[in-house]
Amino acid sequence: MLGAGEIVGRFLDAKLQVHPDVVSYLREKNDPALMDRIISSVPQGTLVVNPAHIPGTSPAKDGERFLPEPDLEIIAGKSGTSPEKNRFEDFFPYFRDRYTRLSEILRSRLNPVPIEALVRSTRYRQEECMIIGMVLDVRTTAKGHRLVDLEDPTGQISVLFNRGRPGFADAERLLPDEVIGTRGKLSQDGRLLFAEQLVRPDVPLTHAPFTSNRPGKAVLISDIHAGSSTFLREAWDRFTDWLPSSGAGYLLICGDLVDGIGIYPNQEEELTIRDIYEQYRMLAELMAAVPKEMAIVISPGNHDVVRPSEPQVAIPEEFRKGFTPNCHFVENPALLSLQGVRVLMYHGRSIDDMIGLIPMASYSRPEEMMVEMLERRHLAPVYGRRTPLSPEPRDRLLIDPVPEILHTGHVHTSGITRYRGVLGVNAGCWQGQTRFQKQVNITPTPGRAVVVDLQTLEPEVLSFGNTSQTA
Ligand code: D5M
Ligand code: FE
Ligand code: ZN
Repeated sequence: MLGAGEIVGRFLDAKLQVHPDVVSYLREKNDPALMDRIISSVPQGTLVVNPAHIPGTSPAKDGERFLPEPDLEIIAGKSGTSPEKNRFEDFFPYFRDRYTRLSEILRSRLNPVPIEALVRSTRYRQEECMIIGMVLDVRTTAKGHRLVDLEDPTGQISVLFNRGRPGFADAERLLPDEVIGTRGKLSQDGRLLFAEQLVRPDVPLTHAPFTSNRPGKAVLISDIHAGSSTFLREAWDRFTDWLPSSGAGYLLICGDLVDGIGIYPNQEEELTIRDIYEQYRMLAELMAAVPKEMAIVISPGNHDVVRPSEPQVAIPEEFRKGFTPNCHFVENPALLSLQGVRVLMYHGRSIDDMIGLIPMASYSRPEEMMVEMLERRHLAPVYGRRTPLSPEPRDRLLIDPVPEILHTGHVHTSGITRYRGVLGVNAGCWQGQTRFQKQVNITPTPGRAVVVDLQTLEPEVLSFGNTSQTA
């Protein structure tokens, strides 16, 4: 049951006060997604949210049928949310929003001094203090310490994480552009902070995931790559033959729907369909084999026809011909509610960047990178490498609210994790090993789907590939 304090806190986070009647209503409904929907729909400039702001509730559903009617709501990432174009100068407000919102989360545990005051004033010299900043640069010194340049809206400072001191292990995983808090002692000249602790925004320890109060299951998959010569037709057919018996009301597809055209050099040699419209037509056929009672949520990835920068817009109308009405096209990322259980879908291009920068990370353990995302409360912390970002005034890649389930794809290997109550799922793919993956030694785990019970949040991995293909 949602607590009054939790409700009031959530509205305060959104800079809103809330009328007691709305609090009672939300407690009674016990539906966190409804709360998020109210917050996102109140008109700009609203100070107090009152009962008039509650959107019309959906008609009561009866859960007695074999396949309960899907109760799907797209909280964020509806088709048409993101503007098509952004300008380079928009990066300033974009990173400002990222800093402001993540530092707000960190402020519950830290009492930071503005960096400018720290550097200018003499009163903090050799004193213990806290700061919150965005990582401008991070490197390892000759002696093996970690040296970080941190920036806040007032200035910047260098922070040293000494090998063997607290916080060093966390500092080894520092990524450019992430927002962190740190506590330490300021040097005599005020130009260097000797860190003793690194604090990430993270999932609150008290996070209690919501569970559905009626039966329901969701099937999570990604990386179909329709049109590729390595698409595994037989595994897919076995999967869709099984679906009607699964009892699942939802199928979520987390990007790389088709293989695309011109995504990598000489790709045409590995395509069976070389027309992008035809690739989506094939996808529509694959979807037609899914029971009509299931709600299908379709989110794009880096092989799809939309712009590569994230948030990626939904698959445009002109490619949606032939899809049945149970197909819902959303952006990447997108936040859904399935019977109140919130699922954050993100294709996962940033996993490439993180694996490249985090020591010991591996393509065979994508679930560890999902934990890295949750700790940073951000889906794609690093800007300027493999993950292109679209600068919008609000950073849509922030993880806020904390979902019940984080669903990713992209790396073609399956991995499941549970971190502070959040279930992380990377299901795998429906494509065999490509020439490229062979070169870089990536062994995919094709033909797997993950079924999540919405009442317990327990996952189950099902394999539809050949045993020889599923390692
Ligand atoms: O990505 C499938 C997998 O292949 C994923 O683990 C990333 C990896 N990949 C894809 N392209 C590259 C490049 N250019 N360098 C290194 N690794 C890569 P997919 O998005 O399906 O192509
Ligand atoms: Fe893929
Ligand atoms: Zn991908």
